[in-house]
Amino acid sequence: MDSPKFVPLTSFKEYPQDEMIKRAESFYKDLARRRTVREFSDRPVPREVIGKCILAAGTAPNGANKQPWHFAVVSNPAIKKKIREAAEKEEYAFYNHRAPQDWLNDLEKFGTNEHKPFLEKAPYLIGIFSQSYGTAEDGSKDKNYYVKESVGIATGMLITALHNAGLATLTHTPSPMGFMNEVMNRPANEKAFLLLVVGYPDKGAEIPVITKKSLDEVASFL
Ligand code: IYR
Repeated sequence: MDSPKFVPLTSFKEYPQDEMIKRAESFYKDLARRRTVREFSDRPVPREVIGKCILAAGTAPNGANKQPWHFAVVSNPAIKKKIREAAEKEEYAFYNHRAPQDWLNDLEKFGTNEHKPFLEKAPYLIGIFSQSYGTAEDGSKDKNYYVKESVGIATGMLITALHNAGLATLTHTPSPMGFMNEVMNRPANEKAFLLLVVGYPDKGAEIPVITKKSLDEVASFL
């Protein structure tokens, strides 16, 4: 085994306290503007932006730095059509018999249903896959750790990076997502985590009225 290698931390930045407070407030305000969108425009988005945002996601902290994720970026209309068809089939089952009534009641305010036209209209669909294990150089299995946590953090950072770049997203979870491996040509060690729809909101896009919990409701300071 190689001996551990360390270098000085030079990238960390400290801010004076007043600036720290301002930065925290302004980042919160900017993130609070983010809304999940379900009506997308077909306006093209530069691929370079998607690539940079995926690089940002890939800086996420993760188990033993195995980086157990893959981002399958789909812009090809034929593949998008296949994804829409497969997702709508699962969603039809979900809305018509699979989902318990409580769940359907909870979704009412979002106005969702089995029709997912955005899966063909939005310029990019990013299939996010978690890698249950990796492949070592000799072809044997390489263990990954805290895979769901790692991929969840990376996904949050991807959504944040895309928002920061001026794009809208929809975290779409057609359930089950098994079809994504076949359509996006991903190997058996990868499991679909979610499908992120990316683009500009359509003209006149509307969003449901929702509220966020207050700090007191979500945090305790002990
Ligand atoms: N996957 C379905 C249902 C759905 C479930 C939850 I939880 C949501 O927050 C939104 C939708 C769909 O995409 O319609």
